[in-house]
Amino acid sequence: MTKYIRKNREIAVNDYVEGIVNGNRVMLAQAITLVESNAVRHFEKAQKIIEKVLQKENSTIRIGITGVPGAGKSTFIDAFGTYLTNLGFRVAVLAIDPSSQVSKGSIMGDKTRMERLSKNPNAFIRPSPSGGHLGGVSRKTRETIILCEAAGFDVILVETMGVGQGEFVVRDMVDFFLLLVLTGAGDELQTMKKGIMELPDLVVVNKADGDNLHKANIAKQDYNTILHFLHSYTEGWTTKSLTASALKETGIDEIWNVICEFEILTKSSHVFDTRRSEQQRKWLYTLVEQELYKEFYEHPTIKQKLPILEQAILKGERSVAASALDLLESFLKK
Ligand SMILES: Nc1nc2c(ncn2[C@@H]2O[C@H](COP(=O)(O)OP(=O)(O)OP(=O)(O)O)[C@@H](O)[C@H]2O)c(=O)[nH]1
Ligand SMILES: [Mg+2]
Repeated sequence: MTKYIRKNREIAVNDYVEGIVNGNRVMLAQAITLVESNAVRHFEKAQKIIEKVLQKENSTIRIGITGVPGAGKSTFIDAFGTYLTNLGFRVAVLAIDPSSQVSKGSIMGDKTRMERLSKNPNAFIRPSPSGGHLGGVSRKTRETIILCEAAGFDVILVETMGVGQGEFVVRDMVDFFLLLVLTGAGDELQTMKKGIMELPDLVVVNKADGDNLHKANIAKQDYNTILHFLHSYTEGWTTKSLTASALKETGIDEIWNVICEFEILTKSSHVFDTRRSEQQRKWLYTLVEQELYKEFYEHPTIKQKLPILEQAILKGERSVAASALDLLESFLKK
């Protein structure tokens, strides 16, 4: 019954804002649901909420975490997140699942691997928004970051699987990017996508425990050698490799130290703030382009004319440039 009443009572924008800034988790979760909704009405309301919380000052750090399936991302986030809450931080864990476009993504479906964190009052876990294209999913996650920061979460962890374009999308919304790898750097590099090794600010060889410890140390050295030849993604920063065990919880403090060092360095050189501004700017242009693209190709006249013009071009009856102009003029006349 309560549920029924609540469902039918629209919560006002100001109530959402007040709830979020006062750390009301239910309000935060419901505002994220608005952000994730595909309904126009919800979109408009979500934007009003976001614009109201934007001005709130915050000093947060956004950390992206990626790695192939089985690298230990969930186990690591559980250990790292718990470590951070013990230091007194409030931690939000979000995800971008590039596979959710095709199937119902599995990412963080396994909250079991983040058992401790999911019960931790100073942590907030939100699985990847599902469905839609990667652009839509990434907008939702970016907005969720804003809401979580307004709610007082100081460390934002964004997980993505080492498939699709997830890493590139997450790199563009975080301050620090961590790549989790396994031993056998050579083999792993073979299967890694081109360009991935250029993205991280830190490479962590996970599962450095038991019989695997020696191999992990060798892999760390191999990665350091490889990284030495690559251009670091962040200006003024040298990306290096460390070992850790998410399971045994070793190496976690070293990782956090590196992140703190990174924050101090990039803040004093203004690379930190410049990156955040650049990300905003790039996001604006991306959204405009995506919307224009969609509007154009979904326009009824374009839909009707495009295949006809295409044929005319192939038959040599029309020129490409004249056809493109023709289409644009029809679109702008709408
Ligand atoms: N020995 C050891 N095993 C680990 C460590 N970290 C993770 N594992 C194990 O490796 C397996 C995969 O770990 P997950 O944390 O689920 O890996 P993931 O990267 O989240 O995997 P996906 O969600 O499938 O992408 C599990 O059986 C973990 O218990 C570690 O540091 N040491
Ligand atoms: Mg996982």
